[in-house]
Amino acid sequence: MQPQVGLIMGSKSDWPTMEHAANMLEKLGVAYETRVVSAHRTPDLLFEYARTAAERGIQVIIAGAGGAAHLPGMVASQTALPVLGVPVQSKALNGLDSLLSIAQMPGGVAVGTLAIGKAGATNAGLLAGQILGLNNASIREAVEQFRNDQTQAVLDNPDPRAE
Ligand code: RP5
Repeated sequence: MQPQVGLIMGSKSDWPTMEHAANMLEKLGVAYETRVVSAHRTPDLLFEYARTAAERGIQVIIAGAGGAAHLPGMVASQTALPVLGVPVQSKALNGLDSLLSIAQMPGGVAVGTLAIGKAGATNAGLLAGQILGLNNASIREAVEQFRNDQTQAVLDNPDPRAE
């Protein structure tokens, strides 16, 4: 199936976080491709990936990175596709460095920044589904189903002490 989402990350070490975005995309039936693209270690690849993503049929890019996390912003500088940035929890500063690097874009180049770590990766997958759902009924229905199931699971288990 033609990938609709490009799921990229700065290092293999980001995968334990970014797999939560992949899991959500799979749950929503969104076709995606994934690969390591590093702003610092493979800058030429970053430019090529971002510049060719739209013509290859990608509609949303999710980019995760940690530390001096330039990947999402640099990708956004090379494409008009929506870029969702996931700050990976770094060892030294717990991801605050990643969050600020990704969120504090200068006006004029947009990156939609999610929360640090697993929650951010999960929500990046969900938000990508919501964006694609604007023009794709089956993805929109999958998003609605996910949200309804989540609500029902809370309502069905109101006792906070229960296992
Ligand atoms: C960033 O540096 C990556 O996104 C990763 O979060 C961080 C550390 O990378 P490794 O040294 O683990 O490859 O580019």
